[in-house]
Amino acid sequence: MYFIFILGPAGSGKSYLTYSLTNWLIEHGMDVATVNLDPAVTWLPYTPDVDIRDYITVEEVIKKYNLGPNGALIAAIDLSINFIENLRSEIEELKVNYIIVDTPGQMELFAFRTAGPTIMSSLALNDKSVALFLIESTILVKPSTFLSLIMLALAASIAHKLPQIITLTKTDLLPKEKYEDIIKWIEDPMEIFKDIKREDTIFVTQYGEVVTAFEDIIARLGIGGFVTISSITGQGLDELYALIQRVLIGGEDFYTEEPSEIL
Ligand SMILES: Nc1nc2c(ncn2[C@@H]2O[C@H](COP(=O)(O)OP(=O)(O)OP(=O)(O)O)[C@@H](O)[C@H]2O)c(=O)[nH]1
Ligand SMILES: [Mg+2]
Repeated sequence: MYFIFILGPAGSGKSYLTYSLTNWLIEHGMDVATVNLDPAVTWLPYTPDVDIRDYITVEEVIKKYNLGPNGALIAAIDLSINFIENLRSEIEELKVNYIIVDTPGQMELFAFRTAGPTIMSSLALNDKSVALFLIESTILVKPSTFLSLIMLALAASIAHKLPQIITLTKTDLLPKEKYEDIIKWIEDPMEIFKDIKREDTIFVTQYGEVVTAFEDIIARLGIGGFVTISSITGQGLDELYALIQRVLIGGEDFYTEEPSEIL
């Protein structure tokens, strides 16, 4: 069994990617199940096979503990830990190879508190896992925004400690020139710093040392796996799958049925 955790800031496209990647995997002959870990969500674009809301919802927590919506969400995520064994048993009964896990909208409450990474590791146990860190490509208006979101992705991976693929979403909404800029940054991350120095002079004046320090970090470590996708057009899902395979199984396909159509 392989776990694909989908993380990212609010509205970055986590639930739609859960839906589109699940369909893509099924269309390519693979066995998949979806897990919803968001106790606050009222509607999802897919029907989860396993759902934290069967055990706890934010509405119940609001009533039971007399909390406001934000406090209740934090409490609901913390309390979710009590039900992870139940979710794990449900997942095991499904006997599928890929488990796609959609995480709560408020990523900062999930990724940067103890509960989120604990939930992830308790759910996956010893099964191989990968995290997809989603960034909405339409908000990448400046190279410095790109840099700060890469820093956010790095912070998330330090919290969950899984191999991570940065996944730029909603590329169907990007103008061509912006898409080309982003591809240039992905292919050679040092281009981000060239563009920051050229275009973001105010940023460089204020944060010159930070920029230099990060230039050094990225020169040493790179930015890791990176892919652009659209859940609406399906652009990039094949490339995302190839990267996931590389992380999880070293490139080998893992079919449960005869693959009808291979990449
Ligand atoms: N154009 C376009 N819109 C998208 C795409 N993916 C998601 N959206 C839209 O973006 C909005 C948010 O998508 P979700 O998948 O719900 O995002 P999320 O990260 O799960 O949101 P939260 O769970 O609330 O944080 C929805 O209105 C989607 O229709 C995409 O690839 N292209
Ligand atoms: Mg969602």
